[in-house]
Amino acid sequence: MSILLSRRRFLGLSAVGTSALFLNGCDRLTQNEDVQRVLEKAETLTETAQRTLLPRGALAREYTEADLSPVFKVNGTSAPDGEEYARLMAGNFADWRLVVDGLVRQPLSLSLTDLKRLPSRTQITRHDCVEGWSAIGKWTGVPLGLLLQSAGLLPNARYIVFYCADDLGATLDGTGRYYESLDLVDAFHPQTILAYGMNGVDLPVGHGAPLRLRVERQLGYKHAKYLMRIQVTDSFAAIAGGKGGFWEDLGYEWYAGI
Ligand SMILES: Nc1nc2c(c(=O)[nH]1)N[C@H]1C(S)=C(S)[C@@H](COP(=O)(O)O)O[C@H]1N2
Ligand SMILES: [Mo]
Repeated sequence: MSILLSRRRFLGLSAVGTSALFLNGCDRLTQNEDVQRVLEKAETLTETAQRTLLPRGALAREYTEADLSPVFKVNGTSAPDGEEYARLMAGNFADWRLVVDGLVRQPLSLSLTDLKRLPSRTQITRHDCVEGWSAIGKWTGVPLGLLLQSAGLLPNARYIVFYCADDLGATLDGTGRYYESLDLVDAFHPQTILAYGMNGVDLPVGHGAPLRLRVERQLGYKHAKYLMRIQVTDSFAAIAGGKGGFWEDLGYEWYAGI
């Protein structure tokens, strides 16, 4: 809690400066040739080897069913506005597709049924929001790394950008669309999943139906809900406000590690 509170104060005081600093640090990390080589070979490494080579590959703590929070707060958007989302929801998301495109060999367009047929991971983790609350939930979904491997990353791929269905109103670029981004270290982390299930049922609308990101080593705002499209890119400088996410464009740090 004290870490969260001090992080929050930290963010409030000098957010823009620190996000630039973190981004530069991360840029250096992913440009490093050794790190690149490790990332390219990630599929052949065991989890243990990955953890030894990349401290950021360490697993977030996992909990038991007994630890599940009786109430898990819905935060930010609780249901996207707009006819498109309303139509998809009315059809139980049968017409929804997740598009995976950008710097990939094989762009994908996947239905919920397609995603549910792929190997899944279930994890009970603690969600920490920058506003100072936490909750433990159980998440089931497809490891993001698996999807990226089947799409096939091109050599210049460096970031994964997540586009959401919801619009939070005016932002710096005027679009208001929620979006987020990760580097490849977090994208291939074993606990980074695209979750379609929560606490044993289909992901509720409040929590991001039909699909949301779980990136367990980072704060809540990185966990993009209402996913529509995943784009592989070499830079997010030209996207929206250029800082890699809805809250990042408003001054939050891009790397929100916990
Ligand atoms: N698309 C979208 N994703 C989002 C948000 C949002 O408003 N829209 N809010 C973020 C924040 S700040 C948090 S804490 C979590 C909240 O997830 P929950 O509603 O499942 O608690 O979602 C994150 N992802
Ligand atoms: Mo949050």
